[in-house]
Amino acid sequence: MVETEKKQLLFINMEYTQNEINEPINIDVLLQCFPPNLFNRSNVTIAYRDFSEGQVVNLEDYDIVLFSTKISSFSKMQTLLDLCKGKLIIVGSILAICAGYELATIYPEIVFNTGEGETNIYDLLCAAAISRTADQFKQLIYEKNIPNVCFYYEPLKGIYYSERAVCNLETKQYPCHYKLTDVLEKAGLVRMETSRGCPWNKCSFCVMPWKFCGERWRAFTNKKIEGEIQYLIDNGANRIFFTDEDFIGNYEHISDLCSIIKRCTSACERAISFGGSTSVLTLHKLGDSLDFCLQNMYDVGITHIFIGIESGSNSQLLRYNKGVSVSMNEEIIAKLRNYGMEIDVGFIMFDADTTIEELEENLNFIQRTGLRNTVSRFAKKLRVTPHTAIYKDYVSRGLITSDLNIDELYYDYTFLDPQIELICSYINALDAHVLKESYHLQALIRSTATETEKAIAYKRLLLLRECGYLFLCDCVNCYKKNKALSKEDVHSIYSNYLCLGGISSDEH
Ligand code: B12
Ligand code: SF4
Repeated sequence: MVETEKKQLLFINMEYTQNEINEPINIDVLLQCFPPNLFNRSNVTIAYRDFSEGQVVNLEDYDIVLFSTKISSFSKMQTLLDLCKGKLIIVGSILAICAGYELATIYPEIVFNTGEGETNIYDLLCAAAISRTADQFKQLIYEKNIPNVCFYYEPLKGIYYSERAVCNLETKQYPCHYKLTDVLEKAGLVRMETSRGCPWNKCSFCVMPWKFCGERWRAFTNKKIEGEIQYLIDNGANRIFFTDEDFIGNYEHISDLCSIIKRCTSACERAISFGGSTSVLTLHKLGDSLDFCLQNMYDVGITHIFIGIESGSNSQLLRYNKGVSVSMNEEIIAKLRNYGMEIDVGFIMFDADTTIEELEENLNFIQRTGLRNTVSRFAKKLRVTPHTAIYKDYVSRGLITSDLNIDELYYDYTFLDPQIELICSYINALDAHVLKESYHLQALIRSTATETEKAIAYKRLLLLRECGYLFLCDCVNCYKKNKALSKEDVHSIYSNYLCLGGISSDEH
C-alpha cells in the first residue's frame, strides 16, 4: 500500500488571445470538487494566466500540474509542459475534450480529461495523491475505471478512452467566485451558469452534443442560481453573463429565472443587467408565451441576447440543421427588437457548399432585418470542428484538406465553388487586419468603460463590419454583371474597402 503524501498542486488556467477578461468560472467550479483533506489552501496554487502580472510561479515546486486549456493556448501550454517533465499532469477543457486522441498521441505521459471535470476530478486527485509516477497514476485510473479520461496506456499499446459521462447538475452548489474582485477591477465579464447543453442539440456544426455526451439541456437548481446571483450582486457585479448554451431553455426555466432575478435585484439600488445565449428555436417554442417572456425578461434586466442565427438562406439553414427557417429567424429578430433587446448575432456565411445565390440571400437578409447596423461579425467561415456531424459529412465527401489544427480546433476544407473560395480568402485577409482591433473594440463595448469610450469603440467597429459587408455586396454585384468573378476584380474591390476602413494595405 503506497502511503498518502501531501503533494503540491498547481492549477494553470490558460488564457484566450483576446483582450477581454472573462471570469474563469471553470476553475471555481472544479475547486469545489477537490478532495478537501488532500488538496486545499495549504498545497494548491492557482495560476491565472489572464491575471498573471506579478505572479511568480516556479514549476519546480509542484508535484501535480493541472491545465485548463483554451482555444489558441496550445503553443504556450506546450512551452509550460516542457518544463513539467516527471510531474503528474492532467489537462482538461476544450482542447482535451475535442482533441484528446491527438494530444494523447503527442504527450504519452499526460492524462487528458474529455468531458465535465466534476465527474472525475475528485477520483483523479485521490489517485494522483498516492501515485509516484505517471505509469502508476494511469494504472490506478484504469483499474478504478474513472470516466472522461484518455491517455496513452502502455499495457494496451495504444490510447485508452474511458467511458464519457455527464455529471448531475441538481446536486451542485454555487461555486465561490475567487477572481470576482479582480474581474470587476479590470472591467471584465462576470459569468455564471444556470444550465448546460442545448434543448435542440442537433446543429450539424455544433460540438455541444459531443461535449455533453449526447445529453440535451440540463438545469442547475433554482437554489444554486438564486444564491449565486445574490452573491454576485452583493459583491459588486452590475452586469452578469449567463454562460450557458441556452439560458432560456424552456418556459419554466426562464420564468423561474425572471422571478429569481426580481427577488435578487429588488433590494438593490443600482441597475443590474443580464445577458446570455439562446436560439431562435427555443424562443419560437415558447409559442403564445413568447411576448410575455420577453417583456418579463426585459423588465427584470435581461437585455443582452446572443443568438445563433447563422444564415438568411433556407438551403444553408438546412445544411446546418438549425431546425428553423429564414422567416422564423426574421420573426424572432423583430420580436427581440420590439422588446428593446440588445442583440448580438452568430452568423456563418461560408461553408463548403455556399453558392453566390446564398451569399446574396444572406446579404439581403442582413439588410432587411437591420442587422447591418449592428456590430456582429457576419462574414464568418464555418469552423469544421472534430466530433461534429458536418465534419463526418465533409470527410465522407473528401472535402477535408488538413489534419486537425489542435490549437484552434478546426480542419481546413475545400469549397465546391472556387469563386466563393476566392471571396472567402479575401474575407480572411480582411479579418487578419481587423480581428485584433475588433476583439479589442468588442471587449471595450462589453466592458464597464465610460459611455463615451464605448460609443467611439462602437462607431469604429461598425465601420469595420460595414467594410466587410460592402465588400461582399460588390463581389456579388460584379459577379451578376459579368457572370464571373476574377481574382483581379476581387482584389480591386478589396483594396477599396481597405481604404474606406483606414486599414493598412497588404500583398494578398
Ligand atoms: C464563455 C465562452 C467563451 C469566452 C471565454 C471564457 C473563458 N475564459 O473560458 C470567450 C468569449 C472569450 C470565448 C471565445 C471563443 N470561443 Co468560446 N466558449 C465559451 C462557452 C460559451 C462557455 C465556456 C464556459 O465557461 N463553460 C462553463 C465552464 C464551467 O465549463 P468549461 O470551461 O468547459 O470547464 C469544464 C470542462 O471543460 C472541464 N475542465 C475545464 N478545465 C479543466 C481542467 C482539468 C484539469 C479538468 C480535469 C477538467 C477541466 O470541467 C469544467 C466543468 O465541467 C463555450 C461553450 C461551452 N459550453 O463550453 C464556448 C466554446 C468553448 N467557444 C468556442 C469558440 C469557437 C470560441 C471562439 C473561437 C469563437 C470565435 N470565433 O471567436 C473564441 C476563441 C477565442 C480565442 N481563442 O482567441 C467553441 C469551441 C468549439 C470548438 N470545438 O472549436 C465553444 C464550445 C462554443 C460552441 N458551442 O461552439 N468563448
Ligand atoms: S442551437 Fe446552438 S447549442 Fe444548440 S445545437 Fe445548435 S449551435 Fe449547438
